[in-house]
Amino acid sequence: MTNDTIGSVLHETRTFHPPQAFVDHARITPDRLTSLREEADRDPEGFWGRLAQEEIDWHKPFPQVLDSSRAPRYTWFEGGELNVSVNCLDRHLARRGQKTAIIAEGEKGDVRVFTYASLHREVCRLANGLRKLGARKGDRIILLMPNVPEAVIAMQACARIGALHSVVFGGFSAESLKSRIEDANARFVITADGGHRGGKIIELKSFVDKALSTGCKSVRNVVVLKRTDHGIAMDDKRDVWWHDLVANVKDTCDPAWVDAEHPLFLLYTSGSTGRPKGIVHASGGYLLGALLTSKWVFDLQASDVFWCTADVGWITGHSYVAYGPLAAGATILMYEGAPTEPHGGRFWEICEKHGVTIFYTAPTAIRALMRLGDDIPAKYDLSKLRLLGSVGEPINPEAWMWYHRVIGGARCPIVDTWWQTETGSIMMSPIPGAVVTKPGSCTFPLPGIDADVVDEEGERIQSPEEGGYLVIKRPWPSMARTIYGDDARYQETYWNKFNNRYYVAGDSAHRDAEGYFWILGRNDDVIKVSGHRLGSMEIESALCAHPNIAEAAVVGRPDALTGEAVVAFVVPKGARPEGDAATKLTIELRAWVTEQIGALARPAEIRYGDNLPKTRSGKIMRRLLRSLAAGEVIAQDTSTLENASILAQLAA
Ligand code: 7RM
Repeated sequence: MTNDTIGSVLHETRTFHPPQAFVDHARITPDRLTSLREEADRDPEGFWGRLAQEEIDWHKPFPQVLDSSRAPRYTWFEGGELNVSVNCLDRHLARRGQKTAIIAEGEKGDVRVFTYASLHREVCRLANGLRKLGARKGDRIILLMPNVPEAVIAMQACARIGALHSVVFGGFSAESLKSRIEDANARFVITADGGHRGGKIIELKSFVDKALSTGCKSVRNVVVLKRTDHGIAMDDKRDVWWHDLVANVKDTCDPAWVDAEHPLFLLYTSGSTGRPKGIVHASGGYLLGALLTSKWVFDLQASDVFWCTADVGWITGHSYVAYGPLAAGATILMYEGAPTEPHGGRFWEICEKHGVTIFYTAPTAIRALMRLGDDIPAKYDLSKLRLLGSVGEPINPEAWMWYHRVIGGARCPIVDTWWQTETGSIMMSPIPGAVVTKPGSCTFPLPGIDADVVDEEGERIQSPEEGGYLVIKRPWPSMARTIYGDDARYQETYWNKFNNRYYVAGDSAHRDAEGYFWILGRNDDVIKVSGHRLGSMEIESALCAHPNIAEAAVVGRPDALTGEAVVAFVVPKGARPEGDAATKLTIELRAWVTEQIGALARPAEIRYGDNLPKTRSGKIMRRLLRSLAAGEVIAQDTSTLENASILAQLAA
């Protein structure tokens, strides 16, 4: 377990009470929170059953809440029928049809607005178009989209016809796209002629062309949104423009009623080993989790403008852009572009321009914006903001305090939300009107979530400050159901460690004397760059695929800006390069990784050795490499090492 970065976090003692002005109007007051917790603890199934009944519009009621008979394969609300897009759109039409659902701002400042009625219409049209192409319930559809409303429309259209979307983040390479298309055996791809970022055009369609040119035989059609002015190649037989597809279709669409357990989507996430995992979420439970947490954690009220800055390609963009807030009938903001384009005040300018009231972003963004200085946010009117959120990695107290003071004007509660792709929705977070916060702690599990920190034997760790495995001891509705096509791997990765008794998050954590949870980081080798999870194994595989490379190990090293930076330890075939030869190979390998996986995975540093430190059984000692990468003196016991001398070479 790595505890390298916990020092400053551990000794943080300041506490922040929910401001009275916030508590006065909060959805969940301290009393209400207490009663929710009591209800959930007394009768967890009754609790979730009541909420599912109250919060979701069911086409057919569910006969049972939870089925644990095949644990750790849990099902929720099975036998009940619903449609997720009906729950996000149709149910608002009567009372809120003219309410703004999405405000979309482009990098160049172009603005578009969708009401619930117009969003519903566009979703229905695309759903009809997809049906015209032959898309059916259960089909997998890959989305490679810019962060524009059409990405949400495409997701909702898939949900409407019962097709499973799998959104691939635009920053990945054609190779990664191809492996995901093939793993999902997708029949359709929805993309755009391009996206905007940092003043440049991201060539999404040409990525798709490249991926499809070498495989992906399952793909029948590619639907292409026109977003930019730049010309692209269209394959007459395969490609169809979105606007042509929906030109002559009805603007209503009968939803496919699906079982609560019918998968809503797959989302690929990097694991520490092997190929990416297609995490599968189920319609009913996922919707309930995304909706409830949107209301509880973000305190969504009728007049709010909620901006979650996450790209729809990440789970945060699924739960807190595409689904949760829409199911709650909220107004959301979407921005397509870089946070600092064309200037460092872009985020704050958007907050002012659209009267954003709730702002949710990642620590890496907060740190980057903090570096630009207090003068920049001071130029904008941020007085409408009333709640701030953080997600993706531990937030260091300095960044928390800056966020609180400079962005929140010392009046906004901060919700530090811990969760994962696999948990579907937020698991631990302050309830903003009810919980006293401590900078750097995600505070407590939400009602109904039984999180704990346990030791190697699965026993609760009693002593405060001692780190252990973060586990969740009872199932919850929005939990992942499986890894697409590989259930054995799902059980092995998340359940087997403690004999299927607990969900094992893969993070290490500790609880302080008051029971607050503090996340310490991953206990495997996933590297998080700017909040994005990269599998070391994926990068290593890419490096090893290079003709001159024999072996590689990749670790993260703390980075003030991006959270972690990728450091690669590489063993070349033949002689270890030095001087110009090393520089030349480094340039080549960095381009290679960018090509194979994407720019996020590009190593910040590459070191060459004749070998890697290994145990006697042949396992690479990543723990030691992490220390080397961080420039630390190796104080750990190296007696299990087969080849300790190699450390000196790699330390150079
Ligand atoms: C939502 C998301 C999941 C991993 C998770 C943690 C880390 C996320 C926090 C956090 C400390 C937080 N999904 N993580 N949120 N660590 N405090 N508030 O990020 O699947 O991409 O990543 O991210 O390690 O296991 S994810």
